[in-house]
Amino acid sequence: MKITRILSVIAAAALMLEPLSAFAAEKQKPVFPQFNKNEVNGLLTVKLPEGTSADISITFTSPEGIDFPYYSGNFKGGSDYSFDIEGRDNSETDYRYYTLSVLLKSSENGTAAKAFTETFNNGSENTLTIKDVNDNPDSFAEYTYEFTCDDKENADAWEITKTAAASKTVAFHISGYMLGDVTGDGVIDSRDASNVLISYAKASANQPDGLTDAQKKAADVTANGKIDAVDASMILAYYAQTSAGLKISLADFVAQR
Ligand SMILES: [Ca+2]
Ligand SMILES: [Ca+2]
Repeated sequence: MKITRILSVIAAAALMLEPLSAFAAEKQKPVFPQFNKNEVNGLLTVKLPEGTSADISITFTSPEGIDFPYYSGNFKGGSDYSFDIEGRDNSETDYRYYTLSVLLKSSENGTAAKAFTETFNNGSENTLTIKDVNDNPDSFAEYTYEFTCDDKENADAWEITKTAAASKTVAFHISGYMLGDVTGDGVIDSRDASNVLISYAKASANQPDGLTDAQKKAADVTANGKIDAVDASMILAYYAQTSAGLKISLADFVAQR
């Protein structure tokens, strides 16, 4: 009698636990029209922090072509999202190198300066490898990317803070400004340089420089606590070089000078 009662309590507790599955990651629908669920042999989960949203895309490169859209969408923070991934054994004639791209947006501080991207299933270590399910029936693989967000001032938009066997933690630093972008329009160009010069001229004439705190941080590209002609010329030089095709962050550019 007693044991039956205990069993029924356990059964009731198990039933009560069931709704927890509602908190499981929300499974996403692929945008790739030839997606074949019978070939799914892996699951990628993305965890997004509260107070953010993210543009997430997964593309793949195969013998048929480069960067096929596989998944794509904008996702609200505070939830987990999962993506079914088809497996390949990556022979010369049949492979898929998937690339995950996550661009995090903080509701307070705007969009990260750069998306996190990582290619997986291409034989590299520390990423997800998904084998062909027909040749490897018991090889289902799962991998989780957990994103965090803070307003730390950092030269890089994100950094990997933790790597485990089947997961990675990536910290996005969104400080509310982009170094060099004084006008706040998302691009670094000659207008930013002239804004720096104007505020420098004002400050030199003992007038208020007219910059917000975020603009001041964006303007001081040399990070010496002063906003002057050196910052302006650095921005102009950077603008000239990147217009000519140079691919580098402004912080790295300044560090190399
Ligand atoms: Ca600008
Ligand atoms: Ca400076």
